[in-house]
Amino acid sequence: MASAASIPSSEPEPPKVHASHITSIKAFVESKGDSSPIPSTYHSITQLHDDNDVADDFAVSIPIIDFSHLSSHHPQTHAQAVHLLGKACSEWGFFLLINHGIPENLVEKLMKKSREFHDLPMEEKESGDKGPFEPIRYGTSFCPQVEKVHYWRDYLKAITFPQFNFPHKPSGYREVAYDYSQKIRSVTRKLLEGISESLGLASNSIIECTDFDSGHQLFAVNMYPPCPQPHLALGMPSHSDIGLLTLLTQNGIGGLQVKHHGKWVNVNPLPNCQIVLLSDQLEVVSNGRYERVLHRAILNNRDTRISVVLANGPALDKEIGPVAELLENEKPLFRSIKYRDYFQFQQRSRLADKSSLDEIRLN
Ligand SMILES: O=C(O)CCC(=O)C(=O)O
Repeated sequence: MASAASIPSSEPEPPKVHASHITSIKAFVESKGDSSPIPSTYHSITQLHDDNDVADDFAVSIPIIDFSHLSSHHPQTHAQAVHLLGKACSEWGFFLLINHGIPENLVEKLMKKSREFHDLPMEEKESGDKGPFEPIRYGTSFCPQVEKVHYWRDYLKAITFPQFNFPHKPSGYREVAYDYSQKIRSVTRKLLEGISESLGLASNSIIECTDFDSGHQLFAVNMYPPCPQPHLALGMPSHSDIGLLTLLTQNGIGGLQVKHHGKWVNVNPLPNCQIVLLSDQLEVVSNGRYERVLHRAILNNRDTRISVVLANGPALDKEIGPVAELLENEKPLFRSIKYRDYFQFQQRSRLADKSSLDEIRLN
């Protein structure tokens, strides 16, 4: 990736366009043609793009967890998988999940329908973004109302559990999304059991203390159109997710980077794998033993990238804090708070450009 730099003076001055005037970056790109300079309001913080920040040598050691081993009834196979899972959580806060049992053709249908959704005319995409508890939201960038720099992404977000909400267009999308969201929930449940065991807890500890069976699931479909100047902009800034575990899949086009030992690592997933990211609430329930992972999305100038991201969290009305058994020998690092209130914290923290976890961290 090229180092970020100011735009050479021979190039035309980039326009200043505020994302509040752009309802879709895809539509904006299509209206401009794909070689015009991007608006200066999309120039992300440039030092993030420095080559030195990206460590490709780490990419070879990205942990891979075999889900079939985790679900195995053979005690040794299961114990070894739990051990590897704990290691991935403590060393990386993220891993690739293979043999998860989610059919490849379901993911293909999901990607096809997701593309069709983003191709719909604006007026058919239902509702704008009216806040985190709105069941279905469509929007652009990251947090356009407050951010100083905008991001090269359009998104659909729907709350798919405990109630299933999803757009009715294009036809068949709801059904595919429902099937996918259910399967992701059951894979997540099994992963949470394994993670509990890896912490030396009973397998149902995290599930019970978060009331996961009534847990909140947020289904996000991100579209990143090709960007004529990908070295100047980002699809999503560095952030961590709000739930327990996020499961992410993409349309074969890379762009996700995770932060590891202070460097950005490109995540090049294996075919038909799920990318699993530890989120804020997992750091809380594990009392900081497993940290959430910072991640971001970079861009390219050739292909449209789509990522489907399911954030699986606790029940909204459950008060969440470190698992009680972990506090028998250690001090709590976080105070307990209702998950619903954590959402509000997250909004306020974004306004103040702070980490939401810092709001509940104890000294
Ligand atoms: O598209 C990606 O790879 C990252 C998406 C993401 O981080 C998110 O939706 O929160």
